[in-house]
Amino acid sequence: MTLHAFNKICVLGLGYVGLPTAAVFASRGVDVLGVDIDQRAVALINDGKVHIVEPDLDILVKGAVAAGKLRAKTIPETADAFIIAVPTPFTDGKKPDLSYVKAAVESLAPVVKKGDLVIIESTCPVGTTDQASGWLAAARPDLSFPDGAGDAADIQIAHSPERVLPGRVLIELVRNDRVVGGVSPRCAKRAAQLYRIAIEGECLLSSARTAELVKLSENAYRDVNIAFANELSLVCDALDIDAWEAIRLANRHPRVNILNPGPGVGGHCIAVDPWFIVDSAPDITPLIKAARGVNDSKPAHIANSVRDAARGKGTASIACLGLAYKADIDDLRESPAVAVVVDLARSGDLTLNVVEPYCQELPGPLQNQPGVTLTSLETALQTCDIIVLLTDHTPFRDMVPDDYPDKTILDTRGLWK
Ligand code: SAJ
Repeated sequence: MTLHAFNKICVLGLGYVGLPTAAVFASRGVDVLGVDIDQRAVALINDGKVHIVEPDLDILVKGAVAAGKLRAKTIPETADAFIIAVPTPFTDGKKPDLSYVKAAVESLAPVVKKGDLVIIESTCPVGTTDQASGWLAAARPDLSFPDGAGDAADIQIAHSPERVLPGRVLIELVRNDRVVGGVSPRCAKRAAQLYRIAIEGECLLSSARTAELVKLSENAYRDVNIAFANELSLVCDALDIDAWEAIRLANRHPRVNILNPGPGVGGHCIAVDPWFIVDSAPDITPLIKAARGVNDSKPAHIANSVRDAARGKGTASIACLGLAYKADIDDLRESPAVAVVVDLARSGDLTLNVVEPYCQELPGPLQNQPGVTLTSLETALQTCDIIVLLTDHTPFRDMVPDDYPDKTILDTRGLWK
């Protein structure tokens, strides 16, 4: 079969991964339709604007929309290739919730045609991409799919997990190597052809199942390493040793590279993905599970330290600096900073002046909590007795702690060390 070129692609999910991906392909001259169920995001994008904070994304989207290469809609259209970048959250029982991926895959049933390529970029438990091939096959019995027909299938389906670091998305999207796993070998080759239009990194071909596990392993690896740093910081606290100094010195060993302890691990990836491995193999993953436990316990430990400091001062006015899960982004998902403030707010007896440059209002769990206010850095610093640094945003970096000799400072990120 002769395969058509990729003149038009459709990107489903216009979030932190999908929108940059759509904009990068559009900037390479491909006609891109972005699809999202969020009508507000769709309207903003069609207006050349963005609904998320990511360096340079606004300029890229504005240019792509003005050039007529990027449009957005709430439902997909026919295209030569489809990239799915919707969320894969977990349930309360820490099980993967594939409902968004399934809905996105099934929304393609009315529009896919012979020769099309479908790529899932969403992080998925092992086996999801093969399953997706089955979902589409059930909806389109007139076409053949690679889970049954292998390389001879009418439709090619692959998994190529996104690997981009929030804050550096546009750089990493283009430069990082990509793992491209096909439901059949031909699917992987075809997906790599698409990515080569936009990316400079190498495309590393494999099976869909391996690609799925590779992605989960990357994030579980980082989680386990951060957990080591966090556990060490608890030991240092107990032994009255400066954790950052100890880690800095240990890292002078040629084969040691301990990561940074902090208030915990947030974001929609590292705090979630390890559970997908645990869910697939619960009896043989004690290390991955324990690492999650260590990182999840850190916000409560920080909140207890703040309470101890408040008791020691006989006072209760606290500046909480940062809510985002890491520096210089607006993402509050699974944020340990939010968890610390929620924990502190629970007793109702503390005045919590929260500073988050990327928020116009307090997030849901902190709204209408007695004593909790979103305020400016200046106001928070003037009125507080205790400063708790939770997110190392750039504006906080310029602060000089020595300027506040009468205040207790809890620097959970080691920013001012
Ligand atoms: N953190 C620490 N100490 C460290 C490093 C990070 O406490 O030394 C914390 C951060 O403050 C944050 C959390 O861990 O709360 C995660 O931040 P991160 O910068 O490590 O990673 P993410 O979640 O922003 O992005 C990760 C990246 N994965 C890896 O580095 C293996 C990224 O490449 C993935 O594309 C992304 O997950 C994803 O979408 O899966």
